[in-house]
Amino acid sequence: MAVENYLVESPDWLALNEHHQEMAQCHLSDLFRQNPNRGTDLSLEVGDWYLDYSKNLITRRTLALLVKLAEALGLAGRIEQMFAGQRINITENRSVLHVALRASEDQEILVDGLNVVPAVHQVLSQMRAFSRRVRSGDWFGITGKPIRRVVNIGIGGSDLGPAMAYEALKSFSDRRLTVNFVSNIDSTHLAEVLRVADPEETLFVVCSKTFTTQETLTNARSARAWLVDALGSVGAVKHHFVAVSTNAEEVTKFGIDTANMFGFWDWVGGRYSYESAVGLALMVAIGPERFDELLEGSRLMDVHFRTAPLERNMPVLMGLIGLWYNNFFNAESIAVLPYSQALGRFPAYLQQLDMESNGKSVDLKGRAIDDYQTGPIVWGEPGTNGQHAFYQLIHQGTTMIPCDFIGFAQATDPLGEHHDLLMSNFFAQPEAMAFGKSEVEVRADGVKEAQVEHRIMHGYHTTNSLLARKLTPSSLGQLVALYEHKVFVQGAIWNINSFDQWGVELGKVLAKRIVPELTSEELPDLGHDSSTNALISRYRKLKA
Ligand code: G6Q
Repeated sequence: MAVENYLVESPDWLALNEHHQEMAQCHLSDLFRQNPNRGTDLSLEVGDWYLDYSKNLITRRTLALLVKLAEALGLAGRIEQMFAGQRINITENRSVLHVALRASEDQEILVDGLNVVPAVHQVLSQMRAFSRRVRSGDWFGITGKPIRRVVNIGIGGSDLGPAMAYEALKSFSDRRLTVNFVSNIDSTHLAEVLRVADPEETLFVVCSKTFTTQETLTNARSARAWLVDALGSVGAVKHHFVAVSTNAEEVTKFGIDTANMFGFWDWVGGRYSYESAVGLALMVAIGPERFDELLEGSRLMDVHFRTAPLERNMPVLMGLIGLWYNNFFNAESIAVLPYSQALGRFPAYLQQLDMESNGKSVDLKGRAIDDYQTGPIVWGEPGTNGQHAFYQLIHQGTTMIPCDFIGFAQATDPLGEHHDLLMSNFFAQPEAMAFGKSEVEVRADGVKEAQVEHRIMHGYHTTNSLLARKLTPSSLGQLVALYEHKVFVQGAIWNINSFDQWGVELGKVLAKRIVPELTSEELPDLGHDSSTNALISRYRKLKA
């Protein structure tokens, strides 16, 4: 049963507050000294992933208090509501069922009494058939040539997920095909792709849930104009364009045959959609079998999340530990540091997943949240690049930044000793962050007196380490689902709706109002504030 009293006044929250006073004085070295087995005691294995959460400022008591809070707030029930298809996205009155995208065919998930799983598998079959045709050279452009380049045009949830997963799984892709992702309305993004694309061999996947998004439709129209111009026929559009959307009417208006439209549903949020038809370009690249492995990986994590007890549940633990720093240590950001070049886009993907989901300041009862932090700022870059850039601030800055290190035992592209060198850093950095370098150690190095203070690392910086054998479709599916559910856990505790995005919607409306003020012949009356008015006037002068 969920408690009725407000979060920060609940006895469990107050108990955590009190416990924090004690833990804030504690050093990770002390915790490791007290328990020589801490490194393995505070670890958990799920599927391919081993999570070491021992380098966190937590004790068994911290975890017990956090789990008690989650229990009191009815977390298990909230998880069940999502899996059961209840309309937990209350502001849009929608179910939240990305888990249905990877449900096995025999599962039943009801939305308004209707099992959605058969429709999911029907679209997957359509995607598989299409992908096989493109991959085997059996899908032809209007001049009879097979497709060699696939360009996904989409933005936000219709871009970041498939683009991230394509980069991650490129080593499993058919290298005869080039896949590009174009998102930005800045014409350079599309122009750079068209510069090297052969229109006869190029296929565009216009990927937009609403099919009204300004950036995507502008890019798609420009791509269509380029194609028609190059191939000399409007008839070419149906051979070189397919759509991923929920809006058949707009797809038809654009000139795409709805037979070549891949659908999805309002219960799939954009940022949770890369395993729906939104992943079509990814499936073309890696093939249906590998895509199935991705889904299986996610399903494995879903089953774990739904069934494991809270204290042995990986997304729950990561969510609660994150909340511990966010709400009790006031850490404002988290760094996600994949020691994998292939996961280069993973931090950007997570930024949307986490920040768009939990960047909210009103609770589910419509009350303003002004006495606790919600979603953290998420950032990161692949290691070891970040080490030569921003890690300095993590080691010696004044801000607390909990970090997630993600690494693999086997290289994606084995080459000499590269991988052992890479991974030596993966192990060294969390160690240095946790235990630092004491004054005694600095002096023992014979450092000049004036430099001693500057060279001390206090340690105290907390990390999770996630280690798997290899980056594969399955381990990627598990990893993404892990973070999806972690975000869910935090949103549930903060009592917010992690599944709407009214701030994003606002951006879509605001820019539209300004377009005519930039394009009209005569300078119109600008009714903005004096800053915006001056900037627009200057822009008009400069572009003339
Ligand atoms: C995701 C957001 C947002 C959305 C894009 C693209 O959760 O809603 O990032 O995915 O704005 O929207 P369309 O797919 O409708 O073009």
